[in-house]
Amino acid sequence: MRIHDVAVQEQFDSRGSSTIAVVLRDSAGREHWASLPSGKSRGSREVTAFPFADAEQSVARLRAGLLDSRFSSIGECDAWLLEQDATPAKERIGGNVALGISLAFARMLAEEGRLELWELLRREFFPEAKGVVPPRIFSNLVNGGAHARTNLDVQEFLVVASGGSVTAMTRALVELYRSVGEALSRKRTALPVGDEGGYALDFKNNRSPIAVLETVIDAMDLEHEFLIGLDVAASNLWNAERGRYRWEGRFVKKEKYMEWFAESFSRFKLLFSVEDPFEEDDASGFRDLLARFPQKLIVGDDLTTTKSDTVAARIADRSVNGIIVKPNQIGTVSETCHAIQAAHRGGAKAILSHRSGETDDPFLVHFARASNAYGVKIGAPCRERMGKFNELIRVYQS
Ligand code: 2PG
Ligand code: MG
Repeated sequence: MRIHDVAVQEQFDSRGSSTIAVVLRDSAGREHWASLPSGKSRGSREVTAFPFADAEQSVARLRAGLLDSRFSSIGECDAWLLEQDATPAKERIGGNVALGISLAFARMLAEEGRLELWELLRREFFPEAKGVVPPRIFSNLVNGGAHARTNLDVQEFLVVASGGSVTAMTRALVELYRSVGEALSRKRTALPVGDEGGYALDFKNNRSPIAVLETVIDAMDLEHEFLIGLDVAASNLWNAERGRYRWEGRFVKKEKYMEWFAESFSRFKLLFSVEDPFEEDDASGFRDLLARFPQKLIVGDDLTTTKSDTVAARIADRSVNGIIVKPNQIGTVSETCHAIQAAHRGGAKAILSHRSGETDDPFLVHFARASNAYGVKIGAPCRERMGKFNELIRVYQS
């Protein structure tokens, strides 16, 4: 399949930050887009995201080579991109530029074969995946940390929907989101929300939102449909100079900080998953927590940054039993799929995730459907995040 033209456009994400879309034109004049999200709490090992002006220059440099090539698979296109830039952070061509080209090309190839993107991904990367396996939906109902201006250290308080169709899960999530809003509003009409649509208020401490979620889930009789998860995003809490975590207004030692999780697991029966409980260089913290609570889901995000070798290593040394997958942490479709494969080979759960700054591109849903991933992490069921839920319903119900 031949790329006839390539361009990059400036776009704006849900936080109003500048981001990019890559547009490929095929020889029939059809356009294939990939519009990229951006993260606020980024892991330090994520690939480089070029600002628009640099992305334009990068695409100008890649253009002749791209128009000259004939790739017959996503893998071939990505191998070519990696030849242009073998640096771990893709700092020569830009990780966002690479992913934009890779994803837009995958869409071009899918359309040529009259396939949905997920069908093409399944054929090329997950041929053993069969049937439709609805994912758990991780939905962020209370925002804190870097995603909201509140006193909460924990970045995300999520509910995890499971069982039933994606439509039924979404319906229940919308109701739960509303009820949590009513429980928090204390007569206020409109509650402030954070970057991912979760409510953004001050609380007594980091446990209070968990208590509210558990109370509302119980009151609605939904304890078989919903569990509770956290994304602590602990790299943002780590103070390297002091060697301590900044937690509820103090600097606390790792041992004391660890006890917060142990105590929370014992207090809240629905608390099930914790993402990035320790900072990105502290695999041993993850390992100790998982060793104490092997039945819980301990998830790596900044720890693993969608790199297949890191994913394999952290699963093998039992630091995590789940990973977050974000294509723009690694920069090509193939490498994203390799990270999911590594998770599955190691017997761990893969959760395809949005970013705090989102566009209306719902590609994460297609990676999940292709690979029969364990979960998708989408944000609160409201506003711009709703497009992802609707794509989930379209793609999983067809
Ligand atoms: C995270 C993400 C998404 P950001 O930490 O998991 O919720 O946030 O996109 O800001 O990195
Ligand atoms: Mg995270």
